[in-house]
Amino acid sequence: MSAEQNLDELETQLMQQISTAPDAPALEAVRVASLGKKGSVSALLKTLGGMSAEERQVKGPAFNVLRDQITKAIAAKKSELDIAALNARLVDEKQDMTLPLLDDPLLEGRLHPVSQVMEEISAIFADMGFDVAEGPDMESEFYNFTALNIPEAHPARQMHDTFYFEPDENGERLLLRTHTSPVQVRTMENGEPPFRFIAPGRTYRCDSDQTHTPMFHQVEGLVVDETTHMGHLKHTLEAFLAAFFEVDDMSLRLRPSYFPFTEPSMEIDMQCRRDGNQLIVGEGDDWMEIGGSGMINPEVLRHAGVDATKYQGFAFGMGIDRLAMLKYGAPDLRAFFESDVRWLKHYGFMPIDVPGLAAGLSNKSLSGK
Ligand code: 2NL
Repeated sequence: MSAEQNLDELETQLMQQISTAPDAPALEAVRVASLGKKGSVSALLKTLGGMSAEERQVKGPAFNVLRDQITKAIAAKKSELDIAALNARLVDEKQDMTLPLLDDPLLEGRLHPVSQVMEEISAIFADMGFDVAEGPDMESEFYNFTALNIPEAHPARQMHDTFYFEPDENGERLLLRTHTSPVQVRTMENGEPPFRFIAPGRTYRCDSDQTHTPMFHQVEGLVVDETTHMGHLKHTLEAFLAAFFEVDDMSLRLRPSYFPFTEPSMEIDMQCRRDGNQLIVGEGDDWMEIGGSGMINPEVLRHAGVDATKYQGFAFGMGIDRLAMLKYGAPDLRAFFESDVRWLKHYGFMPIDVPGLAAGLSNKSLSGK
């Protein structure tokens, strides 16, 4: 085989390796193996030093032509690979901004009406200067009953109404709170009057039928100051219920009742009328019970560490589930806790519609409800 043939062969071989290099690293390997310090073309160039002047005159230009050809071919292939890689990325990373966001979990998921109503209640009371207090679902008999002036023999303490845990070695037993009042006792104990806060949350009673579920939601609230009186109570509840039901006027009737933790105690009745199946609140000559209230029994204030000779106040309690049913027209309480996604899709709320008094409480304009 002649020297020329060898040169042609090397050229063919390298050109082929260059043109078939699949990516930048493969091409770089070809470059190192040919033009690199120990590469085949470099080795060829090194042989020029050992040649006669005549031979070098012939081989020199031929070797240089080969080196330039290979260099150019590698550069050309490099830019071809770079463009291909960029195009592949452009295809791969392409985002179709015109696609509808149907599968966005934010749009698929719904806020439960109870959560929505809790947010609404908190927004309204926060606007009136109330704090929102929380406490444990598992309580002691002291905070759930004794501090609230509920005597040992009270029916609410009996096994069939209260979920009790097993007693400990001292005979003390925890329970699932039957109302959110213990949160209020704890909050007063840990602070200094004046107080103005609500306590929304889960409550538990061993009761289950068409209108009762073993777990339900309640909101209680209280105001304690030196001169707080029943006029404040009535106005606070009227302002709250008008804001909650999104009506201009709300008349309440406070009907005498009895709770161990308040004295005097009153049921709260809302003015309403019925229009076929629809309930309209704030007008008409019907009344609907919506909760209970009263002036806090001084005994309860004492249990909560509040000076009952200096401070007095009102408290109230309402069922959140029923508020949600009345406002959003869900007919069956038990469906609230069945976690049926079809029900939730119908009665639930868009999680991005956060209730606020400025944008509209239930965001009728945004979610179409
Ligand atoms: C109802 C009635 C009520 C209270 C709850 C309360 C709390 C403290 C002191 C005094 Cl710490 N009272 N809470 C007062 C009156 C009524 O709830 O029908 N709830 C659904």
